[in-house]
Amino acid sequence: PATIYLKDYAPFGYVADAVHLTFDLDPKATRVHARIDFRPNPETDDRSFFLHGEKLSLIRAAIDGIEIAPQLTDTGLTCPVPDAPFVWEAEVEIDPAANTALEGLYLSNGMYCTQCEAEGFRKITYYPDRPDVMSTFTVRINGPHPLLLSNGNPVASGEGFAEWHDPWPKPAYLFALVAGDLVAHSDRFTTVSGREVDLNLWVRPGDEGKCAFGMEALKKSMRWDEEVYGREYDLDVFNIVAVDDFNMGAMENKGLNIFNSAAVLASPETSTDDNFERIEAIIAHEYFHNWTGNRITCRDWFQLCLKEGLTVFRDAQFTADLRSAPVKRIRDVIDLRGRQFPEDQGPLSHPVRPESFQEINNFYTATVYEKGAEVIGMLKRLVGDRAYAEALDLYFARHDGQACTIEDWLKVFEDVTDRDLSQFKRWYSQAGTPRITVEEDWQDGTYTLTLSQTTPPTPGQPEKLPQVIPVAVGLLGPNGDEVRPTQVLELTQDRQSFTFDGLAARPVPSILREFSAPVVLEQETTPAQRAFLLAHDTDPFNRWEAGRTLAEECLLAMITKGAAPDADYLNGLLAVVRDDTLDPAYRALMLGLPSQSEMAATLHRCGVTPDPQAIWDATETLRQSTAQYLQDLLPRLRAETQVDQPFAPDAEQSGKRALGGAALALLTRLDGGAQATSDYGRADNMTLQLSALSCLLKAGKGQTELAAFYDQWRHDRLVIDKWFGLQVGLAAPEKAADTARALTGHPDFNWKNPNRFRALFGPLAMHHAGFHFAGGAAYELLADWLIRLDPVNPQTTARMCSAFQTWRRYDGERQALIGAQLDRILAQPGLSRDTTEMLTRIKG
Ligand code: HT7
Ligand code: ZN
Repeated sequence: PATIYLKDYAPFGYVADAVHLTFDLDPKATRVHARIDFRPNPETDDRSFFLHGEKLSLIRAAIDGIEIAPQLTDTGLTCPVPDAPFVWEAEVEIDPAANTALEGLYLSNGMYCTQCEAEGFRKITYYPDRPDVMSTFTVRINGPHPLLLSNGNPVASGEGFAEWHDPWPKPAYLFALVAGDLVAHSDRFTTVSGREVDLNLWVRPGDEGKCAFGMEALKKSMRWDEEVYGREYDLDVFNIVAVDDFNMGAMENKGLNIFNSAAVLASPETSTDDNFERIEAIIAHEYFHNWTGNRITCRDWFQLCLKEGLTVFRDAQFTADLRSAPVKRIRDVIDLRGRQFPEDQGPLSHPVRPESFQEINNFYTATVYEKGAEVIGMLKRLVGDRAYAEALDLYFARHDGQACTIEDWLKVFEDVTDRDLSQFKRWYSQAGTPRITVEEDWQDGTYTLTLSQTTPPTPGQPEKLPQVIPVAVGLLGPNGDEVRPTQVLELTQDRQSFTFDGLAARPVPSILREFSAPVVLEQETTPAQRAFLLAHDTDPFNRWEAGRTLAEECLLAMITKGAAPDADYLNGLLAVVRDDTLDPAYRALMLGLPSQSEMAATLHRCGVTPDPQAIWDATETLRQSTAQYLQDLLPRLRAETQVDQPFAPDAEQSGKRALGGAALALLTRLDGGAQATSDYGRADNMTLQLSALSCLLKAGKGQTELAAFYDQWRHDRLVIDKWFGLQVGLAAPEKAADTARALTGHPDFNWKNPNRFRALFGPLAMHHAGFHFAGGAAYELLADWLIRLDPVNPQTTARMCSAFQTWRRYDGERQALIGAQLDRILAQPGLSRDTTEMLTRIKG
């Protein structure tokens, strides 16, 4: 497959002023008529005319009304065109029913639906399918369906047709069409300037009861973007459609967001608190794209982080404002370490702005999204809140209606602050997770902190230059008082010292507060110092981090030296979890442990080959000791976290349920599941039901409850996804592969549905000790299914390949087993470009 490079960017030779599309819908033979007003692009002399097009049957093409015979290839067409404005027309036929890849126009449960990002529009008609070609779209849909939707505002509708016009120029990746028999949950929103907007959430009949939360989240997002970023909505209608067959979470098509039903439908009986929070964040994310992505879009796909990093950053701010800022930050860092760090520290490592790709779908990654958001957080921290707000205002004013680059983005910050951001820009071009080491010195009232940075080599980038790293630091005195408030140190060199004068006693530093940069901090301290920070740190993130690091060091000692669980950790944990002045959600996070794959990464970084079973055993032992150590506290925690109010998925109630659930998990280790059995019987919402069932399954019990759960929810596809995932994720390591294999034979295992496929194989890949269990049965099972899925849905297959990305961490035997599976998949004839690229990179 061809590699595409950022350095080769060149503008398209023609501007598309207006696009008119007519769809005659038919499951097997949809006709698409396109009429496009083109004119030569004054910004380039290149007059070659190539339109992308894939899997299209061309019926007819014409220029200025005269029929032509373009030269067709597998990827598009070319033809001579006038060196003056002209009207392009084409009629093509497509087969939505055969489209299992879920890109372009496809059918899901009899409903027509599109997914055009990144390069799906070329499967709908011939077009310059690149984000820097922006045009207005007018769309007519002819079909017998009660609901016919496209982008923008409705223009006309009648028996068997509807017309839509989107006045805002947009790239083709934001085009959308939906046709089907759906029902609406409707509402209205009055914008800050008094414009009325119709809001609709369209769902399958039967799902009406799961819409209210999503609608409230949408209205909150619209208000928040007005209040915090000064961004108002710009159409008369905002439609959201829920669809069951979808490759990712949701898609921000202009005025017509399309959502994976799992990312929008929610009810207390069927959704957990985590589901609610995620749904709220995704609705906000897609809505926020209306300005960061749609009104201002990307010049080319290398600039993906321009819209994604910024929009993730914005949705994180939204969640922090609506819920708890420290809890959101801790959860985001857990996620970053769980998904982005392994990517950045392995064969798939790539810069936040990649410089080449074969298949762009493979670059919708944690690095582009989550590290991209971290980079914006660092920029904000470096320039300050006020300059950040000014820079954003300038960005919207200067670039509205344009397709932009990271250079444009940084320039608004440079113009507002007069700062040279050329070194900062390395965050966009250098891959890898920087490591920071710490040296301390104390003399005559002066405390000196010396920080050093190195970034390990990554594929294609053997040498790294120092980056600008904002390191937020506070100092605590020996009695736990803060003697220096948080200050942002700018680490710009390989090694740099910072001094603090006038201190009465040697302070304890709290470094990288709020996780001010996406780095690995290597700080050699004693368990007593960590315990001190766990007890006293005034920065909630670092207080949590102290507990996490203690736990990590404790696990390391257990794994590598056979040590017993550390008393400093258990004492410190007890003190924090007992403190009922602290937010229950925060205390629940304190009870978490580093994930087993994170422990494997840490061992690997320390030069020790991780043994997944040893990590599992140590984790189990530590959990058991924790349960025993906190035994007397558990009944109190359970009582304290009872919710007497009607269910609300808000921060307060969900925090209580999280702490109550964590307490139940520990209690189950002591009472053999008695409490969980009774909780399961009484649970009146999915959070409590799933929490009790999980405890039982983890204890090797709960088969009766599991069967009852299935019978209760067999009609609800989203709950049945949970039912699949639970069994695999909570199986004992030696049973994980067998459990997953058995479930692939279940009549409900509809593997062509991405949610169902991921529901089963996601938890298998995440089950560290189960996936890596000796013998490699899980590797083989996953490979079998990736081979099966690839011809049907390359995008989902390729994403799942990342399960193998950490393979070089493990012993020779496991590497040989995984390597054999990678080779077996790669040897499949006709393997997709998506999967080929992923596996080739993983193999290195
Ligand atoms: N911008 C979207 C990214 C996306 C996507 C969504 C659904 C299906 C396929 C997709 N390919 C790329 C989602 C977002 O970041 O908001
Ligand atoms: Zn996005």
